[in-house]
Amino acid sequence: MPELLSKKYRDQLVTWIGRTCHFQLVYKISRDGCSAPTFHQKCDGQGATVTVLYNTNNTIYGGYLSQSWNSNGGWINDPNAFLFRLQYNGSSNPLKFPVTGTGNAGYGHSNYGPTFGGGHDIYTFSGTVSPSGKAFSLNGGLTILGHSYNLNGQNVNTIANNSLEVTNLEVYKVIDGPGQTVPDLDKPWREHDGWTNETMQALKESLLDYKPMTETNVTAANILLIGQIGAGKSSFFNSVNSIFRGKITSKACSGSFEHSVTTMYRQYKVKDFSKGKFLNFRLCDTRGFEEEFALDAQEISFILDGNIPDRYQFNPLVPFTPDTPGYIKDPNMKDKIHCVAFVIDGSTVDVMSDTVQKRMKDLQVRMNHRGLPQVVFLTKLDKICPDVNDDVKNTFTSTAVCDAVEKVAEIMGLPRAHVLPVKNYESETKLKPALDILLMQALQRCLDFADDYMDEQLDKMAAEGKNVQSKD
Ligand SMILES: Nc1nc2c(ncn2[C@@H]2O[C@H](COP(=O)(O)OP(=O)(O)OP(=O)(O)O)[C@@H](O)[C@H]2O)c(=O)[nH]1
Ligand SMILES: [Mg+2]
Repeated sequence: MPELLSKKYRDQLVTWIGRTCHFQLVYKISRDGCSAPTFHQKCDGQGATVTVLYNTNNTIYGGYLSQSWNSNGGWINDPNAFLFRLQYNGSSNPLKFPVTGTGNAGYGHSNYGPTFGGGHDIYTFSGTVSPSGKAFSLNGGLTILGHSYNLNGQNVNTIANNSLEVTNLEVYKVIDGPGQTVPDLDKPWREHDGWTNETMQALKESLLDYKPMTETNVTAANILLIGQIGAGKSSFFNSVNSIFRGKITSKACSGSFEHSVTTMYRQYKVKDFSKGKFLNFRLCDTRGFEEEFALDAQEISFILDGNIPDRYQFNPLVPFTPDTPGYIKDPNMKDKIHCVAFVIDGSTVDVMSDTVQKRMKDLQVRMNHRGLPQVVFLTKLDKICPDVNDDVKNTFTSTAVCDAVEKVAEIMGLPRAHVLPVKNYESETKLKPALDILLMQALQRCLDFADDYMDEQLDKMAAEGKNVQSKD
């Protein structure tokens, strides 16, 4: 799990500490659990430490002690201690508050988490605190009245939003010497082409120009959207459709219900309204699968192979068979799926059940068997990270998104580059270039993979001596 303290803030702390040093993460509540005994087990006797709180208002604050933490139930005397604020409401805003009452710089108690100052100025928590969702409501107390520190006119609100509701708390051991170079967390975790209007237009042009490989009879690449109910499959089609429509549309029904909103198999084409032509791909929208309600795996095989017709009404009680009216008996390459996109709600990655994971694995076996490329559209980024909610341009610098991408890649057994973060249009009333860029980049990757797949199929057919220009 990456460390949260960015290079910029590390450099600031080093300046304040006033000697060449670096930081080693020794305790992190999201990783180790928010528990006083664990904190002391990991941090007591470690020498100088920095405690950093990340609150849900995007404010980063904490304290430095040059003396070790202990569990003795007594004050820690430290003439070098200071409290600090690094970031306030999402903006870098560093301030140092030096110790004034050195005898009460810290307080070491076996049942207390990190505690600073008489009063106490910052008393993080006692005992054990369980997370609720992605946050921890720390049960300590925040006064920051400057009992033992010089606040320079600041107060508990301007330093910490008077909030102990944190997404994380980390304790770093301070080690003398320069240490290794730390990755710059402000640098993007994935290369991307930027967020300009030009990037957006270039992507749009490239999708408009897209044609499947000419050696095949395929006129449109088929991308299957598959995943749990409510993950955003239909919204993905609506979003892409909106981009080329030039305004927000919602042709496919979307919403949140107990059972899948989508009940019909639809092979959607997208029309560009400025040029009046259809794009050469189809987004194939399926019924979502539910916790206790599996998709019939054989039905999915029929979709992959092109046996199921457009507008087939899914019936969970009566799965599709070759006797079902509309069954396409001799599908060829143009009817088949050429790339699969698992649509996964990014905000539920941490709580994805074993049943759901197993279901997706079972489907993957069928896809692997056919050599089908697979990607993940990781949706609802706005719910993973407040910075992304503010502005999707923060997607590739957000550690929360980076974490979710890594986790999904691991669950699905796919390379990280196949996990494509997107934010669908849902509450917006106007198109936004940054959203368009994420959506179109994801689509472009799918089409590249679809081409690879068709290429591979052609090679295979050639090797088997079949006529690649098969009848229509
Ligand atoms: N915040 C947020 N909400 C989203 C996003 N994408 C989809 N939604 C919402 O999630 C809900 C479900 O979206 P759908 O597109 O209907 O999901 P689906 O996968 O088609 O679901 P079923 O057809 O029921 O299987 C809707 O209320 C959408 O508005 C997103 O990126 N961010
Ligand atoms: Mg749907």
